Amino acid sequence: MVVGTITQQIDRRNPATYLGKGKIEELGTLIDEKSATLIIFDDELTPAQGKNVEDATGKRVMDRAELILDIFATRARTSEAKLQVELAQLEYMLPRLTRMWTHLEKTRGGIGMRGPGETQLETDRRLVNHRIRQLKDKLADVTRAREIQRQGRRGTFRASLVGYTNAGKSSILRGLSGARDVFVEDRLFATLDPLTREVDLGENNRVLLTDTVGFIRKLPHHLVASFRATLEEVSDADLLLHVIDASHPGWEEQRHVVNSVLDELGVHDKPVLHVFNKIDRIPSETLIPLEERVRNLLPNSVFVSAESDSGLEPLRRALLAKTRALRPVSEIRLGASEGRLLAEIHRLGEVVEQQTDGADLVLRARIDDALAGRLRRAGAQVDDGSKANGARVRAAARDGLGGNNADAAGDVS
Ligand SMILES: Nc1nc2c(ncn2[C@@H]2O[C@H](COP(=O)(O)OP(=O)(O)OP(=O)(O)O)[C@@H](O)[C@H]2O)c(=O)[nH]1
Ligand SMILES: [Mg+2]
Repeated sequence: MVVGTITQQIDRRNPATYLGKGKIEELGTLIDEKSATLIIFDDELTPAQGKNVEDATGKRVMDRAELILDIFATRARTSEAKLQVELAQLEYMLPRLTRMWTHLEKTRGGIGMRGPGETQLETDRRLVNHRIRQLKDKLADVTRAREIQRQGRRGTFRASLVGYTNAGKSSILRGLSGARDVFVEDRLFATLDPLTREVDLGENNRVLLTDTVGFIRKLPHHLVASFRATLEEVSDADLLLHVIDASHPGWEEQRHVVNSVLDELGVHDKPVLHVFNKIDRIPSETLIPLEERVRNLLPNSVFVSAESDSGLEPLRRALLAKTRALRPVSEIRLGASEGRLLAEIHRLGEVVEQQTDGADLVLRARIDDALAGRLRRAGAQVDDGSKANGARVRAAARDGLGGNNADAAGDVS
């Protein structure tokens, strides 16, 4: 329970105690008045600052990074998430060991496993470092396994959901894929590790959609490093769906935070579709001007609500346009007896037109490169005149994702 808050406008943080001297005294008085037992800073403190404030107030101090790590720890369900959280916690703890040790000593009397000639602190550091190395090795294994999994998915169009925590990423994955095992909850960091599900867009157009950890303002740096493995999925995606909670008064600031975290992760030049979610919560007199403004600011945007299936229709259409743009229409000529190939085209491609020409069957169909290759090897004649347009198709896929005209944008072949 929060019993009191205190704020200070600071130009320069006090290197020793973060807050100024007077403010520390004020904090002490407030603690006595309210019988507070814990102090939480909404910013990151250096190890020394944390210790000094604890010494000055006699109370336990937690900073923003430690609090976020604590929340992460309670949310971690899969073994990968648990490994990542433990690693982040240990990396956070290492430079603060003296302080933590004092806590332990006070509460548990300090039983050590000191090696010969080592101080307790040295032993602790050694143990922690050892565990950090172990965790890194285990995570490297997970990363390799993921890489293999991703290789298997090559060839299918892939999109990643990114966005501020609680924006509705998991709800969108659940709504589009129908997968009930996607975890949705109204709290921060409901999702920690990536989860990929296939979304059927109709007419044999599919997208592999990956849900990722939510971003947050002032995300502790070392923590981002720990979550790098998770975000590999993002760098590997063909398209990012940046989910924005349009009903949140601070959505613009949240959007900037997400952009800067993406920058920090080195994810540049990815095509992005902005998905303005939760529009069911916005009254129409606010929504219409908002849509207008956004269309000027961010032409690649759709407005959706994950509350209902139909609310996600604009996103479905945009994704369909995108997958179509990446699968141009080819002309395929087959012998009339090639029933197996014909069936394969119908099973994997999207047939636009089919007619007979003498003894041949001539189809116009959207097929991907892999299928085109197989058909050619089997003796079919595949004319992808669209190849010449390849660059144009890709450019259209990147730029042409405007909300309502998304269908038109995909129809470039
Ligand atoms: N009214 C309304 N609520 C929504 C919508 N989409 C999501 N929510 C709610 O918003 C909350 C967060 O949804 P999630 O899908 O868990 O959000 P997330 O972005 O995955 O969150 P993290 O995993 O924590 O980053 C849940 O309570 C959802 O039910 C929407 O379109 N309309
Ligand atoms: Mg989620």
